[in-house]
Amino acid sequence: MHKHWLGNIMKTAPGARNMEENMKLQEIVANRCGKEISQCTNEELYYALLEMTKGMAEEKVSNQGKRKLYYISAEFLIGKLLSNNLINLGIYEDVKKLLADNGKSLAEIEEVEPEPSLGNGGLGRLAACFLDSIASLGLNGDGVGLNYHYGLFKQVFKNNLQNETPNPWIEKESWLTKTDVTYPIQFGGFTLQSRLYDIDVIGYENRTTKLHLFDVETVDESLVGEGIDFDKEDIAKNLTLFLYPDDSDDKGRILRVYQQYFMVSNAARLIIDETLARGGDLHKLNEYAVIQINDTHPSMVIPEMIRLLMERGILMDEAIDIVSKTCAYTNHTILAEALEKWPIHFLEKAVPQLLPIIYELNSRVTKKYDDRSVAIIDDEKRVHMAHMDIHYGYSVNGVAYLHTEILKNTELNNFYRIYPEKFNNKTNGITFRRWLLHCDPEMTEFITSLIGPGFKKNAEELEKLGAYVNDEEVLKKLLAVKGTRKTELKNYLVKTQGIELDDNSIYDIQIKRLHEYKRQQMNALYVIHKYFEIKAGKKPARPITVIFGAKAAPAYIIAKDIIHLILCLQELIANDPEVAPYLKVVMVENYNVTLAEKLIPAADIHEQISLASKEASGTSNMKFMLNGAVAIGTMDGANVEMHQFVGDDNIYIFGESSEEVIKHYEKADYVSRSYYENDANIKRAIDFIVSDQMKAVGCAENLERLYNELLNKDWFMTLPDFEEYVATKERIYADYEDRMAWAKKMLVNISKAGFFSSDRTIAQYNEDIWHL
Ligand code: CBF
Repeated sequence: MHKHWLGNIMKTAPGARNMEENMKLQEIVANRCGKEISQCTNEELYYALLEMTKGMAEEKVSNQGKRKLYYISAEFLIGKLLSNNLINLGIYEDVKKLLADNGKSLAEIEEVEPEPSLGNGGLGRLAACFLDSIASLGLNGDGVGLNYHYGLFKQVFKNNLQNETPNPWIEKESWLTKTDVTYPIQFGGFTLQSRLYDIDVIGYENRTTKLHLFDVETVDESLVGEGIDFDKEDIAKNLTLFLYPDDSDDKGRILRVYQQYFMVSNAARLIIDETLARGGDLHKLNEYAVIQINDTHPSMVIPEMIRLLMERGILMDEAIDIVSKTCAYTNHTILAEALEKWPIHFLEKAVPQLLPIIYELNSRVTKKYDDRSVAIIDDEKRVHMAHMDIHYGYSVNGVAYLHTEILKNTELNNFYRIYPEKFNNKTNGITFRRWLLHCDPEMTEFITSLIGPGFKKNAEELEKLGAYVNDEEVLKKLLAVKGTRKTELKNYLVKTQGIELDDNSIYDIQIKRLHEYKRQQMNALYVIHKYFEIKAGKKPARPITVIFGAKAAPAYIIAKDIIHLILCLQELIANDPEVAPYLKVVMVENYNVTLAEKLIPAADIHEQISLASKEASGTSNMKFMLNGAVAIGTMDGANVEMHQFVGDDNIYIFGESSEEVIKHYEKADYVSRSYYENDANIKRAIDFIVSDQMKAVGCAENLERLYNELLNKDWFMTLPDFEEYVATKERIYADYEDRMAWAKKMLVNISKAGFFSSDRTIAQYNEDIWHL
């Protein structure tokens, strides 16, 4: 029935912009609920808007060009879709007004929407930004991934510890559309029938693309017991339950192999079917398709596509050649732990049909290159997925200038010497639709009033803001908008998490996955340092609120201990009347895209303090910059490019350089204990972790483990940068007090953010790699 209404919408006003069109919402509401908008609950209105928006997306066209991109990724951290879709359809303001006229708030309606739990961190959010840009640039490309029912996990704090619970998000009516595409996917000893679900990705005033999510109909959510425990061996029932199932044992690791193969076998079949449906010739697959392998999770698409082409009568040599011209690989990290190496016996069990092909690919490499470091299968019988990607793909890209240089000159140097022409850099980007237009409409409107709306499509136009760098009225307004966002965050956190903020304090925010290389522990040590300083009478000019948001992988013990440390500090400081008025620590629970959308526009300062060389790019740095926050950071990832754009005065850089850090690792000359013994501030902060006060609010075992880790190991070198970090923090807080000078820094950051639009990144991928 509702198809009829949607049909009407498009017939009456194909321009998708005018009021008449979204007045149809009233008709949908009447049809669904039998009442007026003003009488509906937020829930009823959400589902009516979902229906309307989905219908409008279906009516839009996608690019039907000859060559199509398939962006395969284990994660797509898409966030809530309603508002973004309304913005991209060009009807956000009209819908908002219509609702307001009927006494309804779009913001409140949005809260009904569950956040899809399809990603973990930067890599997944990047994939989501990329889909937005692919659609917005009108390119021919889709995303392909898995439809995880419980996603990553929902973080719950109890006794100052992280607990994990399932994060169900799929509802009866959702953005997912069930399709009739299904494939028999064969594993060692059994076959599972897949089912494809699609989510329409609506471009900004342009075309749509699709996010294809494969699922298995036998999946059984009741398999999950206490926390996130489940039978890891019942593949038919558990395959698409969780993203990144716990890999601390072999069963969990093999489950990841099953998931990855399921994802890529489905993707490869879809690619073949769509190519043939477009009249394409599989011998020339590379003219019809390009496969972007997002990190190593989809790497098995290479042997799988070769296998499927051979099943269709193409000989091995030719199949390898075709696939090598079709696949391109993006590397997102230099951390060895994240570069997947699967033991052969895992593959033998899960996907035995791939082994003859992987052996053949490896044997061609070892015959050609007398260098074990570039082999696909190593001496311990492990398959190096990245090595397969590099040998049998035509492009290898890093995600920021420094990262790509490190890949070429250090981490992947042996490959770079073989294939210099394959290596290229594509500095990451973010979609300005979500990370400015949606998350701060007031700022968007203010910027538009100054420089016009052109920046929404051409982000480089933000540069025009530079003309206002000495305009006091503009600077004051910038501060005022920021102030409003800070108050909104305060209201939101008190309502949703019971957290009280002081909106006159400095909001200093670090939000990202919890990992030792990102050094949340250094920020926590600073908090301890500041606590002692305040106790000693050195009160800050203005209260400081240090805000964290982070999930730790369930099996990553030290990361969970760091969360414990932060939560203990939060409690201890809040209960100390001498310190609480000046310093507050807050760790938001279950940090996700929805929270990021509230935290980022409210930030004064953002922490990008990874150990130099270890953060491939970072993307929260770009989001904060666009929202007028000022960074304190190391020369790592995309911070390097940000620094180049804004100059020394508008970013606070500290710490050892990546060259210095790489040398320490080469020489293995770092001894954390010597910093502890020779620096009274460091000693005081580290000792406090295991003090009686901390043990009174925390768990001695966890605190002692973290203490010992920092003292005896500190693999990501927190201590050498600590004193400079403290000094830089003091400088940034002092500079904050000159409000006009600070507003200037905010303005410069916004005006220089244009480069970091994912529209630019995608245009470069297309120009250099995809050629769509
Ligand atoms: O490239 C996107 C992001 O990917 C990571 O999150 C990853 O999972 N490897 C990196 O850690 C980030 O630096 C990077 O921005």
